[in-house]
Amino acid sequence: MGILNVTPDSFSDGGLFTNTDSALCQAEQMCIDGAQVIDIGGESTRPGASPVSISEELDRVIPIIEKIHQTLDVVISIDSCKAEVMTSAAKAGAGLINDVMALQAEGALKAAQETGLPVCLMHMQGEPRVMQQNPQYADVVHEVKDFLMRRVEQCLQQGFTKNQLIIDPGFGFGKTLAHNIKLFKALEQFTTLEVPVLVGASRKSMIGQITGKETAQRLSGSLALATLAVTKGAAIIRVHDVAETVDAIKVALALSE
Ligand code: 8Y7
Repeated sequence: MGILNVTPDSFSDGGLFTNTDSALCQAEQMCIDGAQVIDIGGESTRPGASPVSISEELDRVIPIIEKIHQTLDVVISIDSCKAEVMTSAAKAGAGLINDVMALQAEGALKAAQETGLPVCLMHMQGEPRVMQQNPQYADVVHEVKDFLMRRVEQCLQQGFTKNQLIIDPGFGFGKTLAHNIKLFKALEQFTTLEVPVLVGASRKSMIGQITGKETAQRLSGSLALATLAVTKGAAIIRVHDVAETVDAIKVALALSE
């Protein structure tokens, strides 16, 4: 899964055409590089980020989803927590919903189910604005796994089928480095829920904390993490650097049991 950010920090100026055009270009390159899914997000979920309005988020993502849907043969993932955005994105051609709030926002569970699309349910403690202030768990692996199990149950009750669900422990979302490490080491345990596991840790601060490198220098660390994740059973890896990750994963899978 390749990451396509359409937040204003990545597209600060220029008209809508330029934005849509450069987004399409980036999506196309990620497909050439071997991405099977393009994850499009119009609201930053990084620590400290503030929320954006529905109309703003729709304006950012819908034209790009439409354009990619018309042009490229790839699954489009909509990274959003908002019911209205999920509904509109599905109409515009999205094939997957990626929700860092695991469909807990107002109306999201119902709206997502009505789209008929598969959903990635991610764990987060707190909300992006404050989630890194003082994350605490008695047993991080148990709590995250239990949360995801309960969300899977909720989705099944809402009418989703099990083959429409993906789970994600949510690296860096309300977690210290120690929490992230515990979760990663226990990744195999998440596969016992019998739904695909997604791992998103590309260039994240856990890699920065381990290597001492700034964001732009975190590729090697991200590749090490991605290869370990697939050997531990992860089905989908969400990354910025698609070409490098695809090669690393191919080699890791060819050479592991
Ligand atoms: C994740 C994610 C982000 C992740 C899933 C970033 C939207 C922060 N991280 N979605 N989104 N899993 N499913 O650094 O780990 O990319 S945003």
